[in-house]
Amino acid sequence: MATASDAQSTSSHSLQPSISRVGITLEAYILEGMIGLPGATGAFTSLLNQIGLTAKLITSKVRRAGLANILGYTGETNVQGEQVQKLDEVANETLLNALGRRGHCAAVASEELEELRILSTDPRARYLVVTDPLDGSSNIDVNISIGTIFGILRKAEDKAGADISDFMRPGHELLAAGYILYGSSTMLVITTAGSGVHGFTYDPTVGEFFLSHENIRIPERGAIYSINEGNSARWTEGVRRWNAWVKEEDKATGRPYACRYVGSLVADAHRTLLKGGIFAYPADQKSKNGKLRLLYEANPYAFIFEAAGGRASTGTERILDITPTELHQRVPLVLGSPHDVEIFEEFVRGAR
Ligand code: AFP
Repeated sequence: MATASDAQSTSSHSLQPSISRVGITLEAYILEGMIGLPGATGAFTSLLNQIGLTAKLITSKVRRAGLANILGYTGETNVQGEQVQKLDEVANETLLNALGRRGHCAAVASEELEELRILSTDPRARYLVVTDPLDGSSNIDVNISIGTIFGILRKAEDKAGADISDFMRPGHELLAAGYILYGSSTMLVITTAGSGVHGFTYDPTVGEFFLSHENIRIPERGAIYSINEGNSARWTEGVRRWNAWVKEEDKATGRPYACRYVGSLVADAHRTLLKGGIFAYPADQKSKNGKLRLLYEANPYAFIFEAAGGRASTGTERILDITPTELHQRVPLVLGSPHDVEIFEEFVRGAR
């Protein structure tokens, strides 16, 4: 359960901007969220700052990825004959080091790690982080946008360290969630419970993230659908009928929708968040539970989309209400404008 202090430090009162703050730095934004809050210890603020630092560190590595074969990161041997690490492992280590440094994070569940990584056994380490440190990594070699996804939970009990049971909590218990998109610019998009969704763009010449997208709201409906259509032969009947529906010609309902699919969740979800429409990775005959992971992909995005006025579902139930049973559990994921996700759900349950 969240205590008064972190409830305060994530309340809408604390972080909701009253006037436009476009142009302030990420650090100032995070700090302003804490100032004046009785009982705020600074631990949550410090954790968010460490994530901001990680974003800068991973950006500098991703930006050199085109030189991977020359400089390293490929899992092979570089021209100096040294064994080099893959970029997703580098991102994972960078994040773990940053989160471990200040002692507020008890444990991390990462896509890169089979097991939990305990970072502190001090009972005062009150936070847990879930992360996909480098999502879309198969796109690195072709220079397409990739990203880091994260969510922050408060440890339910004041005990030393953490175990898997501490992570088996539904997504609606997240205190914060966000992602870092390494695209044409690097952007960090974050929401702390009740504070709205805000996007910060990185200026590499200054080395700072600046608030560029204040209070992001997803459009009520969109005109783009995003799905790996190569899987259509394996889809259920409902998903196939929905897919035919989005492609039908009907001016009154804005159809056909345009199709956009990058194959990096961070990129596809970001476009969907800003432009509206729908992203779906449904279950199919091969992937009975879908492909994406509940803890560190679906939950953070569901938290962000709902905070921006959108909807996140498996097609039949709300993502944020699912109680996980495994660390690397998969789940069908449908994200987007409320109108578009509702239509998808209607097809899945046979109401259309
Ligand atoms: P990689 O990290 O292996 O590139 O996978 C990316 C991802 O997990 C997610 O970012 C995409 O939305 C999804 O997989 C794409 O999957 P398909 O290639 O099956 O469409």
